[in-house]
Amino acid sequence: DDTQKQNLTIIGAPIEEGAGRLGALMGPAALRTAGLVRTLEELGHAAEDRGDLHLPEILPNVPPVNGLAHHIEEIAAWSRMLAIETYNAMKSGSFPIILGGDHSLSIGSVGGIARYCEEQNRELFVLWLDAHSDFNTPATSPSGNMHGMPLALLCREPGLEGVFGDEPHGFVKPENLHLFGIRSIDSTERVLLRERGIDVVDMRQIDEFGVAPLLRRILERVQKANGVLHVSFDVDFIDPSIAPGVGTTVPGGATYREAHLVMEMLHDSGVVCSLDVVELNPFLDERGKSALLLVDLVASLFGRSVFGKPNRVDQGTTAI
Ligand code: B3U
Ligand code: MN
Ligand code: MN
Repeated sequence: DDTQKQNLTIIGAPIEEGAGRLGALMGPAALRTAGLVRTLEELGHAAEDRGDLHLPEILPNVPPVNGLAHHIEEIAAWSRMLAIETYNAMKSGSFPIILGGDHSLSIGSVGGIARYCEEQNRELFVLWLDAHSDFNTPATSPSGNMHGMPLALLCREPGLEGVFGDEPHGFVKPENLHLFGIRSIDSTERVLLRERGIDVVDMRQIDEFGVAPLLRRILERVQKANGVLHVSFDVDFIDPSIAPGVGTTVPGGATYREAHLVMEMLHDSGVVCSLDVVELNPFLDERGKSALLLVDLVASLFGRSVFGKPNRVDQGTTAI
């Protein structure tokens, strides 16, 4: 078959300080227990599990911010470590998979990936699969929880400049950011998203048009630009009835079939360069069902399919 075999670098980021409730630090362990690494190997990929990163004992000093940003020193330490890890993985030709951990980890993971892409002159696009838009700044955030802020920082909104310190990192161009599955936006956040012209595919559009044409438009943009796509997968993208293991459930999320179709189309596009799997909270899960679903979804992204591609019958799925 035509599945591209890839070198994968799996990095556990047991970070929960960015979320409003505890438990996301168990996410990487639950994903491993659910068989993530074995599943990727069974699909023919070479997966190197680097284990979990750990916070250093001495946290960086971060200048005070205008507004609320809880645990910014911890998030700063994680961001700096993760930016190095994802940059190095990309540089060695590997595909980084970051296991969270709450969504503040994407500050670091995407920061390192964006640095690599800038050096290589590759256009980076980001697909943010999430119930939330995560575009708050410390000044707009109603909660001060930093898992609601990664995109504002990555898109150069003011207020979190101290997070990286001297650590080299890149940014995301607001016009290359695509939010998908959104159904919860704070009012100040909405104003900012509109002002910056961010592409937001909300659940209303998904209901009306279906995921396929909406995602195809994004993937064609990446392909035309000869770009690469980072996928940041927040568990709350999926409907809480099938993925309850997350701290900030929002009803009306992606169905089982929609979520798999997204992952299958991402695989077929051939443009995905890196992946975050975030916000799994095993403490809130039911008998591991969210973790197991996530492993199945990641498998679809890495080439698992029921019976080959439906648009390739002419190429002989029945040939002997
Ligand atoms: N927008 C809210 C809620 C939120 C954002 N991301 C998550 N929750 N997971 C906030 O606190 O910024
Ligand atoms: Mn999120
Ligand atoms: Mn979310």
